[in-house]
Amino acid sequence: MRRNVMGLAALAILATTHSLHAQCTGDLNNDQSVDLQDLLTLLVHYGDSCEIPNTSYHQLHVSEIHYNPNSAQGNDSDWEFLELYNPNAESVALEGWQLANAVALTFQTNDTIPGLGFFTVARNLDSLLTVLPVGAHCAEWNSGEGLNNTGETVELRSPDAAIQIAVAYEDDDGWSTAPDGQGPSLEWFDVGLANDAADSWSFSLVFGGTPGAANSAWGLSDPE
Ligand SMILES: [Ca+2]
Ligand SMILES: [Ca+2]
Ligand SMILES: [Ca+2]
Repeated sequence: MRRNVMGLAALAILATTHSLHAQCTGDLNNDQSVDLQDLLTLLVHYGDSCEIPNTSYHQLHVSEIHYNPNSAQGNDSDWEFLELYNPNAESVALEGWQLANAVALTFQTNDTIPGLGFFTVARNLDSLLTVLPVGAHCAEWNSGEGLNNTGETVELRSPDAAIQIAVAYEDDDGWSTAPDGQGPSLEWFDVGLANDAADSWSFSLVFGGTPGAANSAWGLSDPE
């Protein structure tokens, strides 16, 4: 009799333990049973992707905008360019990144921007290749449109289409006016400044700008 009582107690403990740790993974609506409602819920989501989206992208900057080349340099349609800067030590694959709004470009498989280096996007790549450093990373934007001479917004989007940086340049209202046809490009004044603020930008000290190379004032404010 004592053995039977012990057996029943053991079974009761087992049953309790089992209910506390019941495998109810299928009980999607938590009504304590796995039933048709759970199955219908599953069917509604059948085929959903469970991949965790990669939302972590390297930070990149728009470092130079040449929107109104001087007529002594040539036509806007030949000499306009945008420049991107990679402040990270390692190179960044640009596939899937996009330029949008002012001009459009979807970067391709082999497009990379070197660590602490540049990627230049030209309106006419044939022209710009004559002044770019040898081996410069570059492309031509897809749209036939140019960069507006009174200002517009240059957007850089990561592959998930999120806007990573938007620079709404102008030819006045606190923005340097010299890049508006006088010869220099509009340069991000120094690494570390807010990329989208008017007072973070100035005119290039170089006629035609510094495509594919460090901007003309970078390092000049360095106390060393
Ligand atoms: Ca012009
Ligand atoms: Ca222009
Ligand atoms: Ca530059």
